[in-house]
Amino acid sequence: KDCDFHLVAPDHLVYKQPSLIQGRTDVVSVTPWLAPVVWEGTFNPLLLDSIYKPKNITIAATVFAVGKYIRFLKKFLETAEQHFFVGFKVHVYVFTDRPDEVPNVNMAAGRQLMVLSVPSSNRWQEISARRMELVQMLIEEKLQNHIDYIFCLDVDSQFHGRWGTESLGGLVAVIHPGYYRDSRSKFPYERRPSSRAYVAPEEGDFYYCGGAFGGLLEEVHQLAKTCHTNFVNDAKEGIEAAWQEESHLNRYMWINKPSKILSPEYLWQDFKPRNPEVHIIRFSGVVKNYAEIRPN
Ligand code: UD2
Repeated sequence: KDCDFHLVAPDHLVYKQPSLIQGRTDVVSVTPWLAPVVWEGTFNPLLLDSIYKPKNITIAATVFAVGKYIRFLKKFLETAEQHFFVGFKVHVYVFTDRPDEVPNVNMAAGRQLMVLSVPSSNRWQEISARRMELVQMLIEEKLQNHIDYIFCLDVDSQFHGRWGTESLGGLVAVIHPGYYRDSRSKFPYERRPSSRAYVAPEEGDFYYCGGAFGGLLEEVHQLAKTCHTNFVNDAKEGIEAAWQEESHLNRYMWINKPSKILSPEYLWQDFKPRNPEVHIIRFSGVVKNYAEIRPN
């Protein structure tokens, strides 16, 4: 389904006049390749929702809850109901090895939960990395023809504020909250040239999160397929990138520039104090005890 359509606003909608000389000046809201960077105060949610509403779009979200990570699912789902594309059709796909433990969460009309079984794994790196393959297969086998946009999200996180139509775009990346003030040579990209995720010290734009990305179905399919293939081919040569699929995603986004970038408001980390330019935290990773929840 083609959804890279013109944006048409409804007639007679009353909203604040846009300005060319006033607005946020403490942050950069456009990249050098002219992709918007979404920060609170740079968009009008009412206007955006009213543009997308008549298009009758459906948004998919994927989330993995394997092993003990199932404990994070309830809060993730409950807060998604409160903040994630409220008023829009949303299909949440949960991948888990514990389908019986998926919590019952009330969902509004037009919103549904689908549970897909996956095998357990003894290595957390494998669980994290297999996500690209499973997202690729999900798109190929189940989503084509009825889903417009997809977001792939970490389960050990919660929504605290609006995440809606302002985040829609062809290829959407989220800036990692930990590195955006650093120089690119310090980003934790994969630095071994023998890996297909390699990024040289003078390369790279931003450090993006593996825990949230999305966009049009076709764009995310291409990303998942490429990252998965590169991951598998690296593995055949005995290489695992520093941050698994996050490293491959960063390499992909360096070559294929995202058309929209979400500021760190869209994936903060609960243990981090909020920086002054972050006016709202919309989604953030909960503090977790790695030793206790990972399989090894
Ligand atoms: C970072 C990334 C994560 C991934 C990882 C590198 C962010 C916020 N997080 O987080 O997306 O790129 O580095 O591999 O950018 N999972 C399970 N069961 C497990 C282990 C993982 O279901 O036993 C799933 C779950 O959905 C979890 C995700 O994999 O949210 C990522 O794993 P993580 O949260 O342990 O990775 P982390 O915190 O190092």
